[in-house]
Amino acid sequence: IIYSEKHKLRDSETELYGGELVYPHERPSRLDFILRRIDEVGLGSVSSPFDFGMDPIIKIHDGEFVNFLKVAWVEWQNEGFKGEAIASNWPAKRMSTKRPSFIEGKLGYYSLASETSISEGTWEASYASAQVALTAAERIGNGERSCFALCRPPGHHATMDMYGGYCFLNNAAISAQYLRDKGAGKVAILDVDFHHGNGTQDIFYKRNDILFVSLHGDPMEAFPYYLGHADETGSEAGEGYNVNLPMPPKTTFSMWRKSLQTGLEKIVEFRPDALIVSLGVDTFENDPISFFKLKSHDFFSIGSDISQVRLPTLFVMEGGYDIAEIG
Ligand code: SP5
Ligand code: ZN
Repeated sequence: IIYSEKHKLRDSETELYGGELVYPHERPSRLDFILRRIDEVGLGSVSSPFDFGMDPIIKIHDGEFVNFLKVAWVEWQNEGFKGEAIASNWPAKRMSTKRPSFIEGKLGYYSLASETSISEGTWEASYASAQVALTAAERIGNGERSCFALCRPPGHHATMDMYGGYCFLNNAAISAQYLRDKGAGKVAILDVDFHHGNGTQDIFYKRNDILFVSLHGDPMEAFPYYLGHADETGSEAGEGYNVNLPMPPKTTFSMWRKSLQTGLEKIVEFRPDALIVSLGVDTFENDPISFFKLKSHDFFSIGSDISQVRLPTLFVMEGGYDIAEIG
């Protein structure tokens, strides 16, 4: 288990939710509850991350986007705005793709949703979160059978050049590329978060060395709304290497487990050297922002099913917002 205290630096005050500014669902206490449970059950030892620097981040993310993340909060504050940095306008249909120079324009240019505010420490925590994932990936590359990257903020909605959905840097994608560069020929990513991993899909959409499989709420009815349909199967060399398994509201574990089986079969067929699980637990029945009906004990079955593929497995923490039950 890899964990950094620096996740606490991401503690924004606002999330635009149902027309109100609420204290964010994606909050520091999420990891406190997970750590407490790890300790209670003796899951394993908890280590601090190494610093792999910017290079593995820049292999996935646009350099200008990363520079924006570094300076966005300061630029926003320098304008004298009173609240946190929230995007309120976008390059929408048929508009220019030129990047504005003013911070308000840049927020829309580099974001895919407005619920995610940028606040003091957001960059520092995002950087540390990526380092947690990289440290866990390094363990897998060195022969460990499984490792849990206790990442926060999460990553799977972040694209090469957009933040949103509580995500800034795509931790799973960064670690997949790192494993490739360390010698893994093929890597599979299984995304079990309630939400479609639009960022991870987009990053690897044209590639056949990284298989992306996602189980999620049907984007017709759930965030991120504009990606995650079953007919998105990859393009160019990546055709056939993207698998989306959207499911409707009230999906129970018996239904969800069939999709997991389908996804795992695709992964076995792909014959990867390693598996990365984007581990969101917002599929839980009492999750406040999601609509699946998985029960607490079902998550043992998920682990058991995943273990059947017998691959070195890196678990990367993503979503899950029933804080009291997240452990
Ligand atoms: C990593 C992750 O899980 N990100 C999720 C981001 C979700 N952001 C938008 C949430 C909108 C929720 N609308 C819920 C209506 C519900 N009852
Ligand atoms: Zn989610």
